[in-house]
Amino acid sequence: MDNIRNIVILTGAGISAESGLRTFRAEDGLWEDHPVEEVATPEGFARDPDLVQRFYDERRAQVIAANPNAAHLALGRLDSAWRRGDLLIVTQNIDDLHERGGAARVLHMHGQALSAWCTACDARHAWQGTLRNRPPCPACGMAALRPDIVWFGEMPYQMERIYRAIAAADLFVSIGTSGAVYPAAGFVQEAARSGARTLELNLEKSLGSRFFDETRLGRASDLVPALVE
Ligand code: BJW
Repeated sequence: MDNIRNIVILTGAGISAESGLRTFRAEDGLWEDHPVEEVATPEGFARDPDLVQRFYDERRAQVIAANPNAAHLALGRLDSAWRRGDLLIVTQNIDDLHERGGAARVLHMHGQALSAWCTACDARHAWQGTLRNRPPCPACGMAALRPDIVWFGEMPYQMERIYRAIAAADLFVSIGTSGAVYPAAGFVQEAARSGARTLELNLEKSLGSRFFDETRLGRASDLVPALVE
């Protein structure tokens, strides 16, 4: 790590698996017999808002009940200690386990489970209790709240900031993501193009493994503390 100043870390569902949160593309990656791709879309929400709200009610309860594991805690320590250059944790996860694991420089590119978004006035609100899209938005009074989640076909958040950080990175680390969903799956190639060293930590090889300089296979709770310490 001696010649490294700027680090970008991409995390996916695999880093939260050992906290008890299900990944998406495991063999049981269905919810009430629906593929996630059917639930996590604007079309799915328009077709059956109650189904989608129930999905996120359940996910929210799971997030609140989960605790950060050794991998989140190790990244929290790295974030607190890293002053030699910039560090950014770009997570595809909608849980808050990085923050509760002590990390501050975290960007949620696919949104957050504990946030509600008003499609009428663009305000964000902390999701309280059983707040659904039915009650009015506390800011504008319109009944237009939805989960603050980036669904398929929608633009992930803060892409300019992410690509800027990747362009400046000396090290790009991908942890616990299958490489099945774009644009995150393409970050490794962007990082390599900018001259960063690229490292993958995952239980099994991802779809984009061949683009990494190095792949270490194992559990995030073993591999991440070993990398950071
Ligand atoms: C462990 C472990 C342990 C397990 N330790 N590891 C055709 C080609 C290219 C693109 C497209 C295409 N058709 C459509 C698209 C675009 C589409 C897309 O990518 N579709 C694919 C299915 C092909 N993408 C979009 O629509 C995105 N928007 C977009 O592209 O906008 C246009 C744009 C253009 C240019 C620039 C910018 C934008 C939006 C994607 C939104 C994704 N949303 C979801 C759901 C919402 C969040 C939620 O409800 O939670 O986000 S989908 C779901 O997948 C979720 C995840 O964040 C995302 C990624 O999954 P992840 O994290 O990789 O999980 P898994 O389960 O796949 O993998 C887990 C991994 O962990 C595995 O590898 C395990 O081995 C490992 N593991 N235990 C270490 N203990």
